[in-house]
Amino acid sequence: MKIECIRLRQIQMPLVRPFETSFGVTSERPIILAEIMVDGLKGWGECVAGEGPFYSYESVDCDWIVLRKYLVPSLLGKKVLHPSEISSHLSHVKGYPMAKASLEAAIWDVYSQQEDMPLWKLLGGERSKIDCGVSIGIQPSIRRLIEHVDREVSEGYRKVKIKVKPGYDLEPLQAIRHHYPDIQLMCDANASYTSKDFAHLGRLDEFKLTMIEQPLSFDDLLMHARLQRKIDTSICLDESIRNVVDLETALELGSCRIVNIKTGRVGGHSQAIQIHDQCALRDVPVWCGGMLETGIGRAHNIALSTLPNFSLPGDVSASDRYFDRDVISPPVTVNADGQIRAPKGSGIGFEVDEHFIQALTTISEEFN
Ligand code: OSB
Ligand code: MG
Repeated sequence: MKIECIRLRQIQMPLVRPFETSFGVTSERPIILAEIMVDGLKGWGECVAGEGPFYSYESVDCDWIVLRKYLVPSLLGKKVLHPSEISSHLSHVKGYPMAKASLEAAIWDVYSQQEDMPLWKLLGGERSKIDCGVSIGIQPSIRRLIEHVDREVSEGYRKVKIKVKPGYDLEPLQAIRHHYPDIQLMCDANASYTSKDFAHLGRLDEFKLTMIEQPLSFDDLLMHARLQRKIDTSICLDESIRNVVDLETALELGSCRIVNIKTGRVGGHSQAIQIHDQCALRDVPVWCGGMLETGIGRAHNIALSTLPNFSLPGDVSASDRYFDRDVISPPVTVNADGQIRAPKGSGIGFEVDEHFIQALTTISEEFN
């Protein structure tokens, strides 16, 4: 495959409702999309960086600069036999995994079209349906939260995750458990607690959560290990696991029992697969996280979620939970059993709606 031409663009996608986490509220998603042209085929990738550097240091503005100035020029004109070679062409740039992953994903899409295979099969996927869960943002009232949970449970979703933060944790979890004693329930703190909160976090044990996600700072595996020894609830790490080395350290220290894998956070599908495989070897279950992706990122997440050790329902859900109209067709839908069917077609397996993307585009630049 000779990488002939790359187009970067930014689109602006309004969300159907604001999404609030411990680090802020998102109402609209500016998103970078990467299109890569190879041998007359085109592949698509999505950069999951947020508008500001609040989930991690990456943001749309910074990633745009890093992509156009350093990453895209390093790939143009390169010949590659397999997408797993992409990361070595980009490794001289330190960090910026989300920017790198957007390019690598586009190459995986092209490669699977060339091979005339669904992407999920080429990644090593073994199941044709994935189990889905939802991530529910911080709500203005408990009543509103329960309305959301009612809707998601009645639609069949198999796991409910709520965002929590100091001051918004016991009450919402208690309310959900009161209404739904048996659902798979978990919470995600996005690094908003500190070592002073250990006793408080221990109080979450009574809610029998499947896990608590990223309670403490991204760069504090040691404190997560100390917390895990003090509480019954399993810790799942998201922000802290940026690569295989972080994973090895976390497992050696005992910082978590479950791992959230996001292709963007770890720099591409190839790294995501390595983390998946390492976890499988050690009997550590994984699940696929989400970053409010459009259909392009969502399609890549579906493909990754078909790998065998994705044994817990992920944050991969229907397009209409976030967007009135998605950039792919058909949009992603979830069946009554809370599952998404992996597509049959080659590549990401969904049609990209280029006209709609064009209408949403705020900046576009072609490199060749
Ligand atoms: O921590 O998992 C997270 C959204 C934006 C940033 C970080 C996270 C999230 C979510 C949403 O939880 C998951 C989804 O896309 O449905
Ligand atoms: Mg998370």
